[in-house]
Amino acid sequence: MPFVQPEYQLSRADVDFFVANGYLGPYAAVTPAEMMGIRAKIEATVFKTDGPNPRRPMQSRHMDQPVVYDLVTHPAIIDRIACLFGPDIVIWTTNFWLKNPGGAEIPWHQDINFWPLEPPVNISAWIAIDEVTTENACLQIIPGSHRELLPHTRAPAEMAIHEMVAPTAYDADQAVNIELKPGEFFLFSERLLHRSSKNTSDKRRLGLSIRVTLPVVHIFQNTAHLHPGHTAILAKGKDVMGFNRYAGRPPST
Ligand SMILES: O=C(O)CCC(=O)C(=O)O
Repeated sequence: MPFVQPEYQLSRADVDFFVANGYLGPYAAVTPAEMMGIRAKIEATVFKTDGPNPRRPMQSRHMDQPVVYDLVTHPAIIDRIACLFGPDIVIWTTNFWLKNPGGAEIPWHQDINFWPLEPPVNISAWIAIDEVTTENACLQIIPGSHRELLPHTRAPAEMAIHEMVAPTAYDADQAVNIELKPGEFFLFSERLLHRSSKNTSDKRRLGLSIRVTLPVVHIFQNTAHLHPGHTAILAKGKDVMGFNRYAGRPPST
């Protein structure tokens, strides 16, 4: 593929694995040492300021923090997604996932149940800012579960999101734990069943999800999910459709 850097090129077997299983990876975007520096900047900026969405301070910080913009547009991530989605790549939102010790369970769900996209097409990259292990509540996924859309019901109040897939709808014995070193990420479909348990360790777990779609997809603003002033990133290629609103790298403060 002439539009990706050779070192990030996925093989046909990788593409087939993603299609069959709904996820792929892990891969490294940056080294653990590089992530130490990035993490320090995130802690000094994202954690200390309000973001663009007053209701969701951890959402879409690519809009106001250059350190986040640079990380989410890294070619190690975007070029691999381009091997699955083609040359025109849109990052429609980003979200930090902070799970402090004692942080609540996120129950089994399929992301597309919650999202303002039409048509519903997305690949997520989930990148580890801290080291992410089974102990501090890494993501768990069920390979192949993206092939069926499952109904969601109300989740118990103590959980971190309000809807979940009923336990009778999947086989939790098939779950795979995705442990990641700082700077590693994995890719998954908008329909892949995933969860994370309560963080019963004494270690914080911070990750960042990068949500990627195509120019043909409408990103609805002004919903429960996105703030009206929201802007996406045209991370690669071009958009000849003109449905969505983009912004570039935010200025350094
Ligand atoms: O980080 C977590 O625990 C959950 C993340 C998640 O559900 C997602 O990125 O879609």
